[in-house]
Amino acid sequence: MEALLVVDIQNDFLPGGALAVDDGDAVIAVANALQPHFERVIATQDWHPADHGSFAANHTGKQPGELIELDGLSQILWPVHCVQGTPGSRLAADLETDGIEKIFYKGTDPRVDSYSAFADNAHRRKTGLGDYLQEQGIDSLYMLGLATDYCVLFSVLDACQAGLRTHVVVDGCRGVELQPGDSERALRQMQQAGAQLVDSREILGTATRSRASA
Ligand code: VGL
Ligand code: ZN
Repeated sequence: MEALLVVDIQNDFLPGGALAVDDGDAVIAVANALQPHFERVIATQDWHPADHGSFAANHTGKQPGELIELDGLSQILWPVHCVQGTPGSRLAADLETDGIEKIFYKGTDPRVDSYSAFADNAHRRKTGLGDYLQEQGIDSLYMLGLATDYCVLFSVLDACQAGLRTHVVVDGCRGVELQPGDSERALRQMQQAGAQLVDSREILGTATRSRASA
């Protein structure tokens, strides 16, 4: 079975948000258009406690963008974002959510960040997504959302690692781009790991044709 995984389309990653991704709101229409074409739609939310170790504000004298070591792992410091239950942590208001079957929350452990939808950055604790996909017989995953160069990238790499047929809907993703070119490099890395890069129009077009011929 095929599923669509909608990654972190949350207010704090949209223009005006705490960790705004340029043009981030452009992914909402793509996510909404694709949902009816999938048997299963699931989503993730970045879901941090206020004392999360990835927040620069929780480290005296540190600024967003600086690198620290957090519990043995290299960690980029971010502005305070997606704090559990705050308006910034909510899914975008314009995102269709009625069809979302299940939401997986990540980044809940204050001592380790979690870019991947499958597990934390140390791969110590799983989110439950991998087991869910297996239980449901989902072997093909289409991913889109925010941000290309962090949560989409690491989720896609883990999906490839798990042996799933993994697709990235490129026009449904936007990147943080701390360094110009990060999103392009991330896409190349995903492709090298075995992910297929697709455009939403291919999915919409194919689905229309198969329905017409049915
Ligand atoms: C993300 C940075 C920090 C993301 C989450 O969703 O890509 N990026 N937390
Ligand atoms: Zn985060």
